[in-house]
Amino acid sequence: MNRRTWIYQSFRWLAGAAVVHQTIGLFKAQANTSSISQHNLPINSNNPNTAMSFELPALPYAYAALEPHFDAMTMEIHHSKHHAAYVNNLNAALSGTPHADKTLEELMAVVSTLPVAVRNNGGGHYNHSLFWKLLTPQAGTAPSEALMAAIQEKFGGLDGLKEQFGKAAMARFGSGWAWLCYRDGALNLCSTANQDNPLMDIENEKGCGGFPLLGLDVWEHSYYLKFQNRRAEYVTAFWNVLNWDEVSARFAQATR
Ligand code: MN3
Repeated sequence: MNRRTWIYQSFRWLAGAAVVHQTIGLFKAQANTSSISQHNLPINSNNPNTAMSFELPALPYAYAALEPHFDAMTMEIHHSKHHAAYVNNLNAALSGTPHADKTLEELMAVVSTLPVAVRNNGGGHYNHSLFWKLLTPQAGTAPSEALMAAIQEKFGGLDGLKEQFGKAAMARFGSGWAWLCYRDGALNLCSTANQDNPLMDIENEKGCGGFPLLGLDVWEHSYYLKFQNRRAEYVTAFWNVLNWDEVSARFAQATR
């Protein structure tokens, strides 16, 4: 089996496994233990040609868990096809290079010196791994006291944050992400094109840097099946499934 075939087969297996898990009820809610900063062990560490360093993390909820806000089919395709493709393409781009054992964060920090496939797919893997953890079927999560104080100071409250974050998400022309970051001791809103993110050296120079607290995927693939051209409705729906506990934990991590 050549490498191209192998990658394709691996992709088919990953996508199939996710569907099987869900179908037979094993896709239960669980803490997502695969850290986005963790460089997982290769599946076959004896053969570097088939080493698969990064893996598609399991969703910490079922595909349908975010209904009616985010629909099941979008979640399934987004995770099992789009995200899986970023992971597979990233592994292919890194295979046999001196960067193969770097963490995602290490790759992002020097991404301007790396091939564009690493930028696009490494960004895609980091962004989506974060995005799934920022979503929850659990209603009523809220910012921690410390995060709320920072939101109050910067945006005059939660409504102000939502309004300005929404503007950043709407103003991103074409595909990209909207971000809330912690930078230079304060909250900062920005957006990036394609799969770029605030951890990338190139973005930091452009003013969208710092530690990402929350990010929203505004690629059409993340909302088109349910919302078609109505991105604003998707942004509004996002607040209903945002996991403020996760955002608060990231804020605590950034400020400790
Ligand atoms: Mn996406």
